[in-house]
Amino acid sequence: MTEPSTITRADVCAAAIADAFADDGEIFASPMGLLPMLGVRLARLTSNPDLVLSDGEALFLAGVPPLFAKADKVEGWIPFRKVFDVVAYGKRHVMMGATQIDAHGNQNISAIGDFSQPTRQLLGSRGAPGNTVNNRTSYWVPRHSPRVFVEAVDIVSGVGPQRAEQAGPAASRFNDIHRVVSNLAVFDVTGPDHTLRLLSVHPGVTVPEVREASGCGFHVEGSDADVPTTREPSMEELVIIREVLDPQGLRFKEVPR
Ligand code: F8G
Repeated sequence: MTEPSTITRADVCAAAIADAFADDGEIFASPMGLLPMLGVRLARLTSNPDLVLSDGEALFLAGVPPLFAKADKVEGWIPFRKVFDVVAYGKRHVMMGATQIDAHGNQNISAIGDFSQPTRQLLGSRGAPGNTVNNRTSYWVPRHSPRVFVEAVDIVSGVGPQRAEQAGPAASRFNDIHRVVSNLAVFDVTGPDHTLRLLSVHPGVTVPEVREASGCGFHVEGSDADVPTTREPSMEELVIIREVLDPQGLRFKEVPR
């Protein structure tokens, strides 16, 4: 039995991620990571039935299987070389992770420290530069902390709007940093000079707590009291999350109860 009184932070994050894809229409959704995958599938089953999903490897999905279940219905073939065609064409919304993200919406998944001698080598920039100059891009941060939200990223993998503008029209024309969803709050980059703006704080979280957990500033429209609370998922969404998409509770590995 699904009880609304037991809505968890992971459920709220899944709905906030779904909302980031709600207005996309028929577009290829590329969620990187567990909560993004859950949120995107939730959007497809609720707010945006036209969303195009893949299994993350080479198949377009016709149905919406539970997380990590084998695709039962397939409607197309999307190997990596074709992903690059879609990236260049533009009808794609990717939600990536962020080892660091800064006040101007630049993201780093490449390495920590000085570029010539990093203290930690991570993934490399992967598809991030191409994604951010061609596609709508959002970010998911499962552990909001001052070492993730930084004043300036060590290495720019995903390009924020100000930097894209400085690089000229080829970089800025389609740059579209849409949402940053963390385990505490939701942001966009429509603050002054394209900086982070706090859109909502999750239920039970205060604006000062988000400030405390951030190593960079962010814009608040009006006063702290004016910042809305992220919506709670509806009963229909809770049933879909808990009984259809993630009955094993894998989401709690990323956002503990
Ligand atoms: C830190 C920090 C921090 C971590 N500050 N230190 C330390 C300081 C930590 C650990 C150590 C390791 C289109 C497309 C593509 C494709 C297509 C083209 C993409 C073909 C696909 C393939 C390709 C990119 C998609 C993502 C990334 C999702 C995550 C990860 C992670 C880190 C990156 C955030 N702030 N943080 N440390 N990819 N993954 O103390 O120290 O560093 O830390 O779009 O690819 O090429 O193109 O995970 O690191 O979106 O988000 O989770 O590596 O596990 O273990 O946390 O312990 O060693 O001392 P991680 P972690 P120590 S698009």
